[in-house]
Amino acid sequence: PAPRTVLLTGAAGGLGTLMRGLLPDHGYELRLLDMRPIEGEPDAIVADLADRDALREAVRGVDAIIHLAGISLEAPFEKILRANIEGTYHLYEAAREEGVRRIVFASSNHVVGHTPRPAPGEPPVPVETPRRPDTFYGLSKSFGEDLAQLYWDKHGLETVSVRIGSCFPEPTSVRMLSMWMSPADGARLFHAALTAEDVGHTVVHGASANTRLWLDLTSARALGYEPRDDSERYAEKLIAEQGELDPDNRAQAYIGGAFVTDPPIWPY
Ligand code: NAI
Ligand code: 15L
Repeated sequence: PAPRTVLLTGAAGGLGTLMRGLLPDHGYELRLLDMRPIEGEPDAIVADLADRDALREAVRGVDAIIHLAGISLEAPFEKILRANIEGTYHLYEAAREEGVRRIVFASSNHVVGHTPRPAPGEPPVPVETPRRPDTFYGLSKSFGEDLAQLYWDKHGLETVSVRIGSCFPEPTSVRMLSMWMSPADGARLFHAALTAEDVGHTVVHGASANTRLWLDLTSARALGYEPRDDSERYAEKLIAEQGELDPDNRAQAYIGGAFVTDPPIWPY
């Protein structure tokens, strides 16, 4: 049977807030979790990913989990270790103990952020490209993907790891024209990831059907995902404001944008 009750971790965050608005239209009943309380959501579970007892209770009885909670930018290694590496491990253990069948894991393009970006007209980067994290943050998402593979091979717990490009209401940089996933396409992709059969551990890129797309969507489409949006309508304005990407500028030469610089600098 298709999953109905879904635990959304990181529900207070940017993507979590967008998905709280959109996923119920795809038929889901959401249980919310975040370390921060959510205004207007008194039933949301306020818990840290370090709290194993709270996680076990939170995952009990759900059909699936969308795991968004964690640090979403570069940070000191110790913080990334605690929230993203240990936190994701605690969540997988809770899911295994409670018999949850599937997790959709918010991975990131920063797992492969040090991959040179395709020049205009070159094909997009395939999902099988070697991992080249651009940050401790990207490294933690690479760990999450390996954790997901382990829990599938050893425990039969399925995961779709979504290497999200940039999911915001609008793209805000020239790079994001090539990385953007509209919130509506994000909800479509999560829905496909929750309902496709026999996913084992599948890695997909998360992006819209952008004219300038850098991320190959073959494995995402194989789940049934059909993106409908294209960032191109924002191109003229963003390029007028920021200029075309400069291949000689290190912060603009890779998939991960300015995450490859130390420290990462805006705009991404
Ligand atoms: P965000 O930073 O707005 O939200 C993350 C949420 O996780 C926050 O509400 C925070 O309170 C919660 N959180 C952090 N540490 C926690 C802990 N130890 N225990 C419980 N909750 C904790 O980030 P955003 O943009 O909403 O991203 C959501 C997820 O998607 C993140 O895992 C991020 O790495 C991933 N992602 C997002 C992309 C995007 O374009 N928005 C791109 C690629 C990946
Ligand atoms: C990410 O992984 C971040 O969580 C998000 O805030 C954006 O910076 C995005 O990648 C991006 O690469 O644009």
